[in-house]
Amino acid sequence: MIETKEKMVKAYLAGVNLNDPNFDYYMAELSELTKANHMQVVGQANQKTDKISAGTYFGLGKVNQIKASAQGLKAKVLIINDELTPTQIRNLEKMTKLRVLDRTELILEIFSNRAKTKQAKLQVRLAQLQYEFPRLHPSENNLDQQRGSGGASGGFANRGSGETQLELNRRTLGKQITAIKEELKNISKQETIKSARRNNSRLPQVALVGYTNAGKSTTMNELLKVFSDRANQKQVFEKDMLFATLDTSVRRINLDDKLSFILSDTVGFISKLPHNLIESFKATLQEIREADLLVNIVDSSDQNMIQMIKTTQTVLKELGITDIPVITAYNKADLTKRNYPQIEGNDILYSAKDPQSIKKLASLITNRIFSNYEVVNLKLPLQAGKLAAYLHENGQVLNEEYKENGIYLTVRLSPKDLNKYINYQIK
Ligand SMILES: Nc1nc2c(ncn2[C@@H]2O[C@H](COP(=O)(O)OP(=O)(O)OP(=O)(O)O)[C@@H](O)[C@H]2O)c(=O)[nH]1
Ligand SMILES: [Mg+2]
Repeated sequence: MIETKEKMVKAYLAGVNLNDPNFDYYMAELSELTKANHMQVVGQANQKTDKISAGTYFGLGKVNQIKASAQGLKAKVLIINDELTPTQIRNLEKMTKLRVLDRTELILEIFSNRAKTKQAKLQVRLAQLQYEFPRLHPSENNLDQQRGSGGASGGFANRGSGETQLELNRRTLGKQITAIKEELKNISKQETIKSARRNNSRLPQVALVGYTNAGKSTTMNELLKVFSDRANQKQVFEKDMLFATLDTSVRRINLDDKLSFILSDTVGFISKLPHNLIESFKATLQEIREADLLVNIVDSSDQNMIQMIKTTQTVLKELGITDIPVITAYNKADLTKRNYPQIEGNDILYSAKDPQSIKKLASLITNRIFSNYEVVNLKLPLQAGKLAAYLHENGQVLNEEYKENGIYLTVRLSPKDLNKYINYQIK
């Protein structure tokens, strides 16, 4: 889609800086988010203070200053760096005559525009409705009309007898929330079954995580190109934009030396991801929770790289993920002046677009996940076909010989499986 700047909605950005050393970074992110929402940033302002005004977020003088500046630049929307209270939004809209969008709403709008699958659409919708629920106001007939937002579009027009508009709106929204939760539960059940099947197969699970646009999906696709020959190893969607991926894709990677692992690619992170959104995307983020290893993909060519790494760490903590080992993979090295690929401890500097890099990354992952695996020799009874079949399904059989007195196998086993097969081990 070609968008001329003239046609794009003009947006003015503003935020209160409570002496936060990361403030400039958050404003830069806000600018990227605004562009991702197909709006043009025409100006920005900030107010350094120790306290946010409960009624108007900024002090009154600042509001007037922003109004004048934004009007001069023909801005139609005022985008605020934080999540605002309903009162703050209403007051700012009244005073500035601009549509006010807070950071949460902005992120929700982007997600809403990007969502393609049923699950992603429902998850975003749920987060939007939960954002709107406490923001319903008695004086408003219809939140959407009043705010002109791209958010929920529930038809609240029919006023019930004896029921205030607010009660009716709350009830309608509440019902929608319950219905979506129910639908998501059913989808999630199917996902759990799929995931249980994978767990059963005992292949190690590796999840790509990281800041949005760092190159997670590209890394997944390039790993598939090098290490997959099966027709069903479909490529995933990759694009130079924030939140290109909103779903989780899971693929099997088959390495040369008969080792395999399960790889997942999922939604990217950004600072201050709305809490409702994280809640709603629980099912999508399940693969990360179940992983044996996380690969934190970082855009090493971005000047805000350090903050981006911290952001990913913060979101992982919010998801309750603190004990899964992590490899940090510094991607896009081709855009820097550094030599690549290069491994240093648990880190790698690489470029997803370079096959040599991809092989190095795969070997780093392999070393980590198979480090506690052992290669052992087993002798199974001839009639124990099931036990042999299990080992084959897991793709860890390095050698197999059928002899008169049994099946002789050389296999690589996880500690769990080694325990299971210990009685068949021959030294
Ligand atoms: N130059 C260069 N560009 C890369 C590299 N890896 C990825 N990209 C580009 O970076 C952009 C984002 O890549 P994606 O793979 O979609 O990023 P992602 O992390 O999946 O992003 P989200 O799904 O939005 O969170 C795309 O335009 C890629 O072509 C690389 O090694 N070098
Ligand atoms: Mg992606």
